[in-house]
Order: sequence, then structure tokens, then C-alpha cells
Amino acid sequence: MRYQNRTTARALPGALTLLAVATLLFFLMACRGGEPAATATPAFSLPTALPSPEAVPAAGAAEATAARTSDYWDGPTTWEPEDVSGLERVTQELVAPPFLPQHEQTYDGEPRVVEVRMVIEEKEIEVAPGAFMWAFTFNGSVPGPIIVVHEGDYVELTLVNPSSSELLHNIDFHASVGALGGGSLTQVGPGQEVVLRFRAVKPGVFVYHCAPGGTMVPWHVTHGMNGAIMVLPRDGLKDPAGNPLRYDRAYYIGEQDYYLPRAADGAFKRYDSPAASLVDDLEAMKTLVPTHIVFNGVTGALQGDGQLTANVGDNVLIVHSQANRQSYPHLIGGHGDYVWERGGFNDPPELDLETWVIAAGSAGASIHTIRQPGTYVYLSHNLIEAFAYDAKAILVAEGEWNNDLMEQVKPPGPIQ
Ligand SMILES: [Cu+2]
Repeated sequence: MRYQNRTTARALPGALTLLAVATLLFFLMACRGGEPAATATPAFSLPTALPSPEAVPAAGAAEATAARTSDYWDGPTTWEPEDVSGLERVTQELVAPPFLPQHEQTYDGEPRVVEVRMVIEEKEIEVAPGAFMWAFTFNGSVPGPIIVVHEGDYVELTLVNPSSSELLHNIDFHASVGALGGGSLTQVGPGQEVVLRFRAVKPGVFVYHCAPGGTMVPWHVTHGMNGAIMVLPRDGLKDPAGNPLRYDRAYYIGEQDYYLPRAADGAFKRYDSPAASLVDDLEAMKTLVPTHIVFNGVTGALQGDGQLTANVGDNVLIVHSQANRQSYPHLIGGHGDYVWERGGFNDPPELDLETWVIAAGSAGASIHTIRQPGTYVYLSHNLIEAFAYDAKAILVAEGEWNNDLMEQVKPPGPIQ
């Protein structure tokens, strides 16, 4: 249905243009006071019958009815409360990004309790050569690990703040409902742990982040304390027509903006402890001008040894989060074949996008069908942020080159 509607929407401007041109020609002829000579050769052929307004829905109406068709989405799912003690429990071993934990793309059984454990670690990292910062992390990585569950499942998180920490931390899940996303129920000081269970009632990709209150919130978030969760529909991802859509591999990219204080000579300052930079950090943050914008924690993390890989023919899923700032994902040399720009899997994916937007404090997902081998650059298409900062990742694909899609007809050489 949606494909038909899209076709109609695309054809409509053409039909309206023809109608306008025909009207203009008629008007010009009338002004010149007569019918065209029978021998005149028209520059184009008018259709024998132009569509009547009733026959063609307005473009807006076509798109509106296509947005959520009954065969795509039949209303919000309401979840009956479960006796959690009777549900199957599974432990999800979280892994460092850009990888995702082992998971099934569909799951049609009873809701499960998915147990995850995150240990907070305050650690000094080198964001870029010579630029050190105390990162506040979930499980030691920036971004934190991505959690993957299915709609209706329960996430049961054990959050551990070791006694070696200096600071109080917590976690706010955008995927959850209530208590500031769990933030007010998960405040853990050094030497404490807490267990939070929430139900993943909305399918999509969502940010989580530390949110200890006041300016501590942006301070912790811009020190790397954020990550994402993917809540898959129980019957998996779908194309706009409702057909199953599967991925062959998946990556998680967490984009991070940092605001590192500088000394009088312009060099980045280095601090002895996690809390020592607070006063300077707040001043740097309030410029709203990041000193660094990187994918996955540090400059070049997803390039060289860390580059992403794929094979020709793969559907590659990329989950992209930005907890504090906007971003403009773009795949140089390819497209977003299916894009959930706002991250909600109850929405049909947009098709064939060149660039899209990740809103501040959100995650989006895209599937890229790899059609050519070689090097792709996945970046934020504010190109200053991509190249003068380092908001980019490299994806290298292997396989057979397709000359039909692109061919260098003549290599560079002297002008002839
Ligand atoms: Cu924190």
C-alpha cells in the first residue's frame, strides 16, 4: 500500500506540471487569437485525459494515510501486568560498542526478564592526542554498552558504583516510564549497587544516560556517561509495507561531544581526579562549543583497526545515539535504505535517504544495503564536525564490484 501511495505522490507533481503547462499553452494561444496551425509539431504530447481532482488524492492526504496503515500498525500494544516471578529470566552479556550483544531479531514467546549488569567506572581517557579527560562510564566504554530486548520484556539492571569511584551516579532510561526514567530510583554513591526493573513498552532505539540532577546532568553526559537500548518489535523490524526486514550485521555508534578546558597557552588541561575539572568544565560547557566531537569515545575509534566491516549484499543496521546534541548521519557512497530517524519502530522507516537527523537526546536506526565493495564513510554531514573534529566512522565492504552501478569510463589523464 505504502509503495503505491509513494508512487502516486511522486507522479502527482508531474501530472500537475502537465496540467499547468497545458493551461499556459491554451492561454498563450488564446492571446494570439487562434488555434495552432494543423501542421505545427507540438514539443510534447498532451495526455488524452488529464486526471480529475477527485481521481487523484492530494499529496498530503496520500502520505497521511500511508504513514500508519492498518496493515502496518494496529494501535499501541497494551501489556497486561505479569507475575514477574513466573517469567523466564535470561542474562544478557553486554559487550563494548560498536558491537551488540547476542540477540534474536524476533521473539514470539512470553515476555522475559532480561538481566543486565553495568559497573560504573571513572577513568582517564585520551580523547585525542594530548587531550585527557576523566570519563564517567558504564562498563568502561564511551558510549556505554547497548542493551537489546524485545517489546514487552522487562529489563532488570544491576547498577554498581564501586568504592573506587569519587562521584554519585544513576541512570535515566528514555525507554522507560516513571521516576525520571529510573533516575530517582538508581542513585548510587561509591560502594553501592542498586537493582532497577522496568518494562520496555515502546519499540525503538532509545538513549540512556546518567542524570544526577542540575548541572551534574550535562556534566556527566558530556563526560561520556550515556548509551542506548534497542527494543525490537516481537515480530522484528518491518519495511513500510509491513514485510519482514532483517539485518545481517549490526553496529552501535554513540556520538560524543566533549568540552575540555584549556590553559592560558591554549593547551588542554589535565586533572588529577574525576571531580577536579568540574569548575573549569562548567565554564567550557557553557560556551556550547565542543572541543571534540567523536564517534565511540575517542578520535578515530571506528577507523583503522576499529573500522566497521561488511560484505556486498549485507543489510547493515546502524544504531546511532547522541545524548546531548544533534547529528546528521550520512553514508558517503551509499544511502540510508531504511531509516527510523526518530528511532521509533512503530513508525514505518523512511526510504532511500541521503542524510537524516538525530535529535539531541535521541537515537536513530538505519539499514544500509551494501551494493559495492570498498570504503564508505559514515559521518555527521556537518562536514566541519566530521573532518575538522572527528565525527566519522569507516566502513569497508568486500565483494564484487558492480560496473552497472558505477564505472570509471576513462581514468584521469591529459586533456585531449
Ligand atoms: Cu554519572
